[in-house]
Formats: sequence, C-alpha cells, structure tokens
Amino acid sequence: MAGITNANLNSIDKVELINIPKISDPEGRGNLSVIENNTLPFEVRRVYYLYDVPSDASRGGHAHIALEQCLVAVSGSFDVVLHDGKNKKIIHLNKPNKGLVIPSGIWRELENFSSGSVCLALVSAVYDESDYIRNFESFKLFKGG
Ligand code: T46
Repeated sequence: MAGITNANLNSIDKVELINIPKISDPEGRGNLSVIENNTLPFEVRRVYYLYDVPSDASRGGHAHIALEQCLVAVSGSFDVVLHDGKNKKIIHLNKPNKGLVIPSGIWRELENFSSGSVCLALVSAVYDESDYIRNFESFKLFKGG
C-alpha cells in the first residue's frame, strides 16, 4: 500500500517518461512495442483507453489517492497537464513507444487531442470511485495546503 502512504508526498518530479521497447520489423512490416511485467514500476490490474475525444474536450481533472498509471499515445497526440499542488508541468505525448508513468497523488488533465488519437491507460487497480479526488481545492488540502 505504498501508494496510499506516499500519495500526499509525491511531487511532479516522480512523474516519469519511460521507453517502451520497440521492435522494428527488418522486412519493413512496421513496428511492434511490448509491455511486459518488468516494463512498468507496478503490476497492471486494469486497461482502459480514450478515443474519439473532440479536440476541444478535456479528460481527467482529478488525482488518485492510490492508483498509479501509465499513459501511452498509441495513436495521435495529446497533452497531459500535471500538478502536484505546487508545481505544474505539461507533457506532450505523441509516440507509441513512450509511456508516461504517473504515481499516486498527482492531478492530471488531458487536452489538445489530435484527430484519431487514442490514449491507452495501464493502471494498478480495478476501478474505484473512492480513489478519486475530483475537486482541486480538496486536492490541495490533501497535499498539505
Ligand atoms: C484518468 C484519466 C486519464 C468506469 O466505469 N471504469 C473505468 O475503468 C473508468 C476509467 C471509468 N469508468 C466510468 C466512470 C465514469 O462514469 O467511465 C466514466 C468516465 O470516467 P472519467 O470521468 O473518470 O473519465 P476521464 O477520462 O476523465 O478519466 C479517466 C480515468 O478515470 C482517470 O483515472 O487518469 O482517464
């Protein structure tokens, strides 16, 4: 349960952009990327994906108390706006072989989705609404004011 104890301490510096192994086909049949047990710093217990997101729409707008996740732009691109209660960072995802690992206790908003983009999310737990902090003022209090 390390995620729960660390969530209020995690800063934006703990967000990590990882390389997902990419196997380019020697005969020109394109690329294959693979995520195995040791690729991510957590065990994957759920997978979901966002698609058909209008370019002016925003997803997320919350933090998680315990959940860790890895976001991948498997097609197209989008921005991930991160906040740890003090500092903000924007990461542009546009490569299927890059994964953004977001620890617990980080506010995130996804925006500027390109046409046809798909955001794959690999996450550490089953869906649990009680793990969400959906109000930014409550999030700042959770992070210690
Ligand atoms: C996150 C961002 C990037 C489920 O029933 N099961 C699920 O696994 C998920 C993720 C959602 N839902 C339901 C709950 C809501 O009724 O789907 C509806 C939309 O969920 P939400 O408003 O949380 O969607 P996003 O795109 O704003 O947030 C999601 C994830 O919830 C969140 O963890 O980090 O994508």
